[in-house]
Amino acid sequence: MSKVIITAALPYAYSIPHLGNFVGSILPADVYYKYLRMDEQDVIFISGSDQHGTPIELRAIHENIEPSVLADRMHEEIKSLFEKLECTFTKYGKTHCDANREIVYEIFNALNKNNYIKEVKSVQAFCNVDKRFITDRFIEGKCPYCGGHARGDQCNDCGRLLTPEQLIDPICKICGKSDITFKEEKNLALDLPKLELDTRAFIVKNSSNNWTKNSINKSLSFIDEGLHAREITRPMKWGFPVPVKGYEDYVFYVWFDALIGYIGITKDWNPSKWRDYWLDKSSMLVQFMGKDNIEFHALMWPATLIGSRLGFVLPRTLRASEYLLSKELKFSKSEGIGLNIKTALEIADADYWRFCLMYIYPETSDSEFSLEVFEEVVNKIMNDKIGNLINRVFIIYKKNFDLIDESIEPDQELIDKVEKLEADYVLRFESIELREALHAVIELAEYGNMLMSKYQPWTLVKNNNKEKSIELSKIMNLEKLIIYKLGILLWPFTPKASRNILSYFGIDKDPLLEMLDVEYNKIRIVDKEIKPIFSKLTEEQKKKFEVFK
Ligand code: B3M
Ligand code: ZN
Repeated sequence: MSKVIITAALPYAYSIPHLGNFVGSILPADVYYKYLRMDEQDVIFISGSDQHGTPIELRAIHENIEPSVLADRMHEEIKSLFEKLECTFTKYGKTHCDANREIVYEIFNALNKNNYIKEVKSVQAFCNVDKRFITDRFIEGKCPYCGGHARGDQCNDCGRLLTPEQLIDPICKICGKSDITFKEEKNLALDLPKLELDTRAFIVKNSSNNWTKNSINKSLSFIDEGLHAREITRPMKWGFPVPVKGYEDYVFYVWFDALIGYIGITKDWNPSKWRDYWLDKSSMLVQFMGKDNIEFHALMWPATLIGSRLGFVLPRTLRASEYLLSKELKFSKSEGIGLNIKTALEIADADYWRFCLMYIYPETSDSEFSLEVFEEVVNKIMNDKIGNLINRVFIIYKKNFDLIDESIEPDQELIDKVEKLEADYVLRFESIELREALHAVIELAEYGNMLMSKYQPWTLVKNNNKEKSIELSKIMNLEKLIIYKLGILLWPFTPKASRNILSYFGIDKDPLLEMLDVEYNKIRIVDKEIKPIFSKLTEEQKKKFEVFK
């Protein structure tokens, strides 16, 4: 069986990720990872903090501490939030670590030896107020392509990568002034034009492996526009120093060591095993990210790996999400304000966020989050459709235990329908359509509800006659099978609820797909106090959203 490496784009360590960041990469990656674990595949899940870059350096200056101290403090906080959200990484590491530093140098030296690194001169923005070069994200202006709002490295609207001097009407974000002079600066760059053919071949070959449409379209259009050399160094202090004479005052550009960070973090996880994954040609690398990260993952990253000729696996699948938007609520990146993963957890538990966000996961188009959506999903789907069904089944079972004969087989055609929905779930996961996989689970619950209304088992318990008790046993044995399966299928989405449901069946380990193949009469409900699996949003919870409006 091929090994699988799942990665989620590394969140910047300068602020707490908001809900859009979470649903854009970490959450779907975690859901997919949990599924592959259920399928007993040899899979690792790698993510971590992207710790370098200008914002951290500037904030550290502001707070008068070392950037590494700030970056590590943020890393610990963000990591623990993801853990509270029930994300189970193989390693949630950080880019500023020795293992990553070693790989970055190894790859850089190889690229250099293979003649893919060249010196470029470019004009960089220098702020006369702050007396420093202001790079990338700290300069803003209008995009020369679409006229949208752009930063120095990328347009927020069309997603194109930019250089600061391309911006129209640039402004320094540190001081807010436009006293900017463009001065010539040298930098080292990755010679992408030399790698263009290989990169194109890579895209053509791999993009049939379940890439999202946006990743195929964007990467092909970027490559059709022609590649140009991309700078991989920056004249600043925070980062990995560039080991080249004349570049003593430079560090690597944050994206260069962030992408390599996927490998570095794996090495940090396990100093020997990482090779089994990254250097085995048959490993399947599946990468989750937001759509604004496509160009880096589809061009710069494979080009870096190809050019190094060190034999690292190339991405097999790119899954880029669209945006989660909210007209009503603020998703702010700045610390403390806005609906981010920290404030979200103060309102509701992990399962509610995981379920709701996957329900509206912007997998194929942008989607909208609002309190109304959250309430609807929590109350009507989680609580009413799923939670209540499970509860009713347990209660009827418990109350009428003597009347139900567990050896009586439900109608085969009804079982067939359950198995069809289950197969649908598996197929959706195989093609990495995660939102659809969740919908298959919901359909199974809907089916269970439909059968409850149709057969009304509570009416069958009244007169203790034989025929009725056969009917009762048939339907209840089927319902028992359905909720047992729901307990398994929900695991990637709502791990807490899944553990809870399975505990009523005496199961206390992570579920496996093979547990779905069970005879209806082998499943036993244990004697345990019946409590609701999910609950509706309270007024108090709803009030907590007010501050984000
Ligand atoms: N930190 C950008 C982002 O969080 C960047 C991703 C790096 S992935 C190697 O959107
Ligand atoms: Zn300035």
